[in-house]
Amino acid sequence: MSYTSHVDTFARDNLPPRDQWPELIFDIPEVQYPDRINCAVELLDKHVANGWGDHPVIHNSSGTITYAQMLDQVNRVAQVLTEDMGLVAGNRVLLRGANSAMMAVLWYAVAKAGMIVVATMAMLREKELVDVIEKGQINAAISDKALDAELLSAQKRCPVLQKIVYFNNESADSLEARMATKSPDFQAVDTTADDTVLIAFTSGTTGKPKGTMHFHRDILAICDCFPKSIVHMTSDDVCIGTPPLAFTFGLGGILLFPMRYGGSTVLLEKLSPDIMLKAIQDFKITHTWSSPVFYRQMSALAKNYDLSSLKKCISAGEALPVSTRTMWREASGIEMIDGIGATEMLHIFISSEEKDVRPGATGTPVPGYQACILDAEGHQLPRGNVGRLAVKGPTGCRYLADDRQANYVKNGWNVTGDAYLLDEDGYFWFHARTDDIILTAGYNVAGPEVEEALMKHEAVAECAVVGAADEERGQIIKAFVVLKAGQPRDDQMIKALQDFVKQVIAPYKYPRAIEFLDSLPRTNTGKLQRFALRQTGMRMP
Ligand code: 3UK
Repeated sequence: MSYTSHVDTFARDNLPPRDQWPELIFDIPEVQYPDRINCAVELLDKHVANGWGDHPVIHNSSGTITYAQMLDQVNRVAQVLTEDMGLVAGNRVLLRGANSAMMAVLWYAVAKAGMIVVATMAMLREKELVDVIEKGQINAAISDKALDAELLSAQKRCPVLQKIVYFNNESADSLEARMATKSPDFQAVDTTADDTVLIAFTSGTTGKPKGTMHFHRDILAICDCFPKSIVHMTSDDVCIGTPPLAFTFGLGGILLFPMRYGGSTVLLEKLSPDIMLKAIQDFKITHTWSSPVFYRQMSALAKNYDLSSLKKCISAGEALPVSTRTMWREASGIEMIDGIGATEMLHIFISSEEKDVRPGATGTPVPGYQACILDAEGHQLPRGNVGRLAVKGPTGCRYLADDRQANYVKNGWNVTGDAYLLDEDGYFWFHARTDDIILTAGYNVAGPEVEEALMKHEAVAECAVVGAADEERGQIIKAFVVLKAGQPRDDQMIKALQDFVKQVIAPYKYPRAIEFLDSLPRTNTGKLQRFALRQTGMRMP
């Protein structure tokens, strides 16, 4: 094994065997990096060194901090980690908090000190925390004091977790009190490009969470691909977004990317559609990062706000329905940028610029990435066929000590679990998660296609379509529908929706069963849990 700066070599010891890694491709000039590089230095210290220290980096409801102020705080936290907590390079540090300036500071401090970030979402409960702490063998945590209860119960079950420091509290040993005693200088650990800096746990819907390991180089590579070639970010840009920093979609969009380009970001703990619209107006936001559902919800309220500062609106996490694209364009004047990313790949790898958008398609491979469609045996399919999406580029899947590595990486390709079609013009069209394809009376139907049709109906707020077990047909198409306020949940509505779908897509794809719900089950990252609905679906007579 080559040199590592890590004193604690847990991460390197638990990488998958080299022959199970995806092939990594560095064929564009943007992703050439030296052997020694620390991503925190590249994204933060360098701006200050280059005279950009007075430029704002983070805004929130209590004000703005500059790059120089952020660096000062990061350096202080790094000393708390090394001196007070006694941590060494390679140790994993669990971070627990809602999106905030402090969470951003913590992220960079851990990276700068050569340690490994394990950011967790505020809503995680004891059980989920236990899984993460055990899997990552995490012996230190820094948490918002307000979120201590679940962390303390998790700690009782995890003897490995020995040190916890809290922020947002007044006590004498709080993080803030400790920071105040430290110097504003800290020498970064001289990490290697392939030292792990982040273990991001997947938001999967089944099984134990998988930890995906990402290197300092990977953090820079995602900054130098999608936001450069597709989004064209600049130092004037101001970002905001709904995904948590613990979700790599949010980490990139509202922390790493704006900082790579010297821009700034608005970090607020809670974002409802109204609060986000108000923030776009107040902070003169140029870039938004969110999920399709959230754009849909904002569309209905947008007319009350001045959104004229907006330049780019990025959607990811789930397929972007054409109807949502249209609604948001009508509400804001912006043609959205859809992009598919994955925790395993760290960020977005297929997308398209506004001018190249084909509504309904995700786009073409982001420069630096390659993609193709494979059949079940792993052979490349000719264009025009639905098959398994496979991708490779400068980043890729490396699960922390996990047998499931072989399910995701096949012959050097990252196989994402999505069914896609590649058309004659090189555009990739999402069909469904491979698990979400419904087999009904001999037909293959993609749930999202039926959802898209239903969502065009004016009574529908949102919906999810799954296969429900059926003796005669194997599966039938079942829709769970959330109606807009005031719409009647009756048989007439069911009939109207069914007839409507038959008009929009091939009649055999209409939902034979429709159930009305108040809301749809979603994962912590806002993804529809079709899996949970399938279970309910099967219990139905
Ligand atoms: C689905 C999409 C269609 C797809 C993510 C941007 O979502 C992210 O990561 P996850 O690990 O989930 C990955 C899976 O989500 N998906 C994501 N985006 C799209 N399907 N169209 C899309 N635009 O099934 C994929 O395999 O939670 C997204 C950046 C970073 C991320 N981690």
